[in-house]
Amino acid sequence: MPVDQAAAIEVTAYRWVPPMARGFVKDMRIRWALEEIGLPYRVRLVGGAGGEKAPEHLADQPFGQVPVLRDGDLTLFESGAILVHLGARDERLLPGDPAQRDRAIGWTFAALNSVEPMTQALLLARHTSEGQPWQAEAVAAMRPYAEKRIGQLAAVLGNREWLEDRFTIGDLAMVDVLRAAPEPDLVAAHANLAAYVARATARPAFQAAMAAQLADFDSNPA
Ligand SMILES: N[C@@H](CCC(=O)N[C@@H](CS)C(=O)NCC(=O)O)C(=O)O
Repeated sequence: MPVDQAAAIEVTAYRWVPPMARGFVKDMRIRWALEEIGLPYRVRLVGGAGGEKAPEHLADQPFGQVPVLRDGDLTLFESGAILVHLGARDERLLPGDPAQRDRAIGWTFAALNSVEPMTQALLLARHTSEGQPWQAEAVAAMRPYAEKRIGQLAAVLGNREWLEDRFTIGDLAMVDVLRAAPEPDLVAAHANLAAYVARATARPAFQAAMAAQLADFDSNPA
């Protein structure tokens, strides 16, 4: 397992999040990519998702979010940028062929910029209206946007194994977005997408990344 506190690469993760968020915090994307290529990393735990952000964390990540990657002299935030950076190091994440590489980067952007905004908006609608009489209305207003994007994705995936000819960071990012979709039936409505998510999350690298994130929460209960 690549977690090694003496490793040169550092991933920033939260010390604590509510149980429902465990396994879904976005350092998962980076842990997963590093597991795919067997690159050891150390973990720097920072304060939880809510509340005050430490100045050192804000200096690395202006929005006070995770993940952040440290790799030599480079400090990099935004999970998509980090995936592209790691992809440039190893063809198992990003093909060397320029056209294939660009297509995979395109899918990474599609995951984070076309699909995730819709699923996040739905999540936000649910959270911000928690306990309010208008919750059902708020969720119902946002759901069609997520439904539409996910349906379009199901159509383009068809019966292919991956978005392109082989697994890339584009699949990694897309699956991480889909598995976090707030209403599971959005994905389950499309058998091919459900199978795609199951296929990707069955990869040993995903399983190892999940175990590592959960282990960090287990060993830092508060
Ligand atoms: N666009 C950022 C989003 C990162 C993000 O949303 N991180 C969440 C954890 S999953 C976070 O730190 N949230 C706390 C906050 O926004 O204050 C990325 O992809 O790296």
